[in-house]
Amino acid sequence: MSETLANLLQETRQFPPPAELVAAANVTADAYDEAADDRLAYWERQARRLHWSKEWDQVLDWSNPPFAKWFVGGRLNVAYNCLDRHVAAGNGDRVAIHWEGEPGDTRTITYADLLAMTSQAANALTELGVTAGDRVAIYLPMIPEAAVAMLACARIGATHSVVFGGFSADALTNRIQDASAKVVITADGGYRRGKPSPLKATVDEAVSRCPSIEHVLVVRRTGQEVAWSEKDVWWHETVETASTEHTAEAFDAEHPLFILYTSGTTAKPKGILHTTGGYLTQAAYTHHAVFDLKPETDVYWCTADIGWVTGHSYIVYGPLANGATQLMYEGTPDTPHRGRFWELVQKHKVTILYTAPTLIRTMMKWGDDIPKGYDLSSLRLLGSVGEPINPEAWIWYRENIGRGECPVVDTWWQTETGAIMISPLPGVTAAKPGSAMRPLPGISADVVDDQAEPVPNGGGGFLVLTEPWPSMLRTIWGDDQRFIDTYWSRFEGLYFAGDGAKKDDDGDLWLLGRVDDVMLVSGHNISTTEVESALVSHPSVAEAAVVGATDPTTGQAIVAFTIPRGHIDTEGDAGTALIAELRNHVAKTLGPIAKPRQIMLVPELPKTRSGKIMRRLLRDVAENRSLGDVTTLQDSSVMDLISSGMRSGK
Ligand code: 6R9
Repeated sequence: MSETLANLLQETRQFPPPAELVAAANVTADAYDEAADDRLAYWERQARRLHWSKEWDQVLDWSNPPFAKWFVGGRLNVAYNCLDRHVAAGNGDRVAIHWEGEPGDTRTITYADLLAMTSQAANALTELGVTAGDRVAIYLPMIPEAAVAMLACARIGATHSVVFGGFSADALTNRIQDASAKVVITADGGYRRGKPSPLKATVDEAVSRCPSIEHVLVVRRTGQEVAWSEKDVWWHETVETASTEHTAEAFDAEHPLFILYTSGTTAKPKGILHTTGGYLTQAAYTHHAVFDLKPETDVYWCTADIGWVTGHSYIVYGPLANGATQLMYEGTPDTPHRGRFWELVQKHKVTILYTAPTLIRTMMKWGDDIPKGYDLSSLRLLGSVGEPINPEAWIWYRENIGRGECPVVDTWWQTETGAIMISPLPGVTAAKPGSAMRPLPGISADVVDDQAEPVPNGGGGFLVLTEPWPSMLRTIWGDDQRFIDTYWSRFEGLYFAGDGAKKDDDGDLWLLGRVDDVMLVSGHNISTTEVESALVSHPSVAEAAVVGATDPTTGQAIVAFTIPRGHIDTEGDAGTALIAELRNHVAKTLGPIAKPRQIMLVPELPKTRSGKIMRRLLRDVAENRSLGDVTTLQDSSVMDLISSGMRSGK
């Protein structure tokens, strides 16, 4: 990594925060100093933003690293913090969720409603024999019941394991078995691109292989036909008939709140375990600090799916703990038309939007005219998460969605970190397009070389976290050794994030993608992110994914899969000329060593449900291999599209 081309960082634009935001910001520059003076005291103050039925005796117990305990001895209930206390404070009538179904049906749910629904679900789960410490799998579409199911589990101390509604029966089976879940909560189906897709049938297949499952609780969403067995119970017959009264009991700060599986690149999915007090503290604090949330006036929208960690921390726990009013949308951005997101922003006067670079690049591809057709003047802050955001996409987002005025916060974090770790503060930071900037107050990160030595400004290496943080994963479910091996063994005493990063001359951080994706070309380490950003900076390119393919002369060679912008002609000679131009453009932007050996013009890229490009599959294509595991692909027809629609040039 240290050999990464020194001239790659050329982005020098910088955008200071707007004056009105600075004047009223939730968090100011002093926070960095306060946290640096006494990190644990800083987190203790953030924990007091929550309601504890018993305060902690010790902020952090790090006597047995890497197994952390935060807020030792403290007791609290997560659902109480997300619901009851807002209702008790007189905010029961505030809208918690403006929900928009894909077919156009809508629901408006206040905090009082959400508390009643959650209490009913808590009573129903208890009735089904679920008790504190049991695991409950949740396999639902983006409907309010997904949030209710999670909160109900939290309320009774059951540990939830949410599995993406798009995952296969195999993926669901593995996750249920790994956690020995007792109940699975699902729906008959969900809407996707205008069609009802079955969920219950997938659950039936999984449950037939999962003896631990005692009951299947089924929400009726689409009304489609479902098979029925004696384990099955309808949500509307059990939950909606249960009492709306339920007294929340406090649990230990280290009580397991949820397991969420990350697939990693190859092996068996890892069940990332998060606990109660530290997780909620950091989810709530970061949502308050990074999004500058004003609960009385803001309308917040995070476009993630609830099955992704972003949905856990920034749809359910962070926003609800802060009493936010939010929009929740069931469907895809192009159903029934490509302006759907902007139509929703206009309708609900969304003020804060949190989405992923993949979506921003898709919108770039669809063209500037689409957002221009809507009134987006309510927006005041934009966020990005999931992948490095290329400078051009960042600028496009700010200009076309944020009127050239809204700050953009590029937030780096992981399922494992539980909450945002590195991000600008919108009222403090003069952000640079493409940089996540600095660790938040109370967070310690660095970039180190092979020998675990911090690199100087201007250098590149491995991103590490140097101090424990409240929402850190506590272990991999059932596999402490794998937890140690995966995250704590590469560098003594440091958390290894698996991402490459650079420090610029000011010490600001630029994330370069997973270290597994770094290419080694003629002895030079080149990051896929930087070549992708160079491609996206060309006006004809909407999206690019770059991989290293085995090459007899250079070891690895750069192969780029590129989606042209909507209006670009790629037929015949025009396509050949574009490919030649793009190769030269990369060489000119980054240096000749980074010139792709091959560029393919493609209509789509393979992505996971959370929008991450599956470079592994593109490597298979680049090296003419048959495709590896495609079960986590968002849309399995994409690989056929790529192979059939490919225009290739060397
Ligand atoms: C929240 C989430 C984690 C990986 C992470 C990194 C990439 C996420 C990023 C980013 C650059 C950002 N990532 N945010 N890379 N800039 N702002 O995405 O969790 O699904 O576990 O993925 O995503 O590579 O290591 P998760």
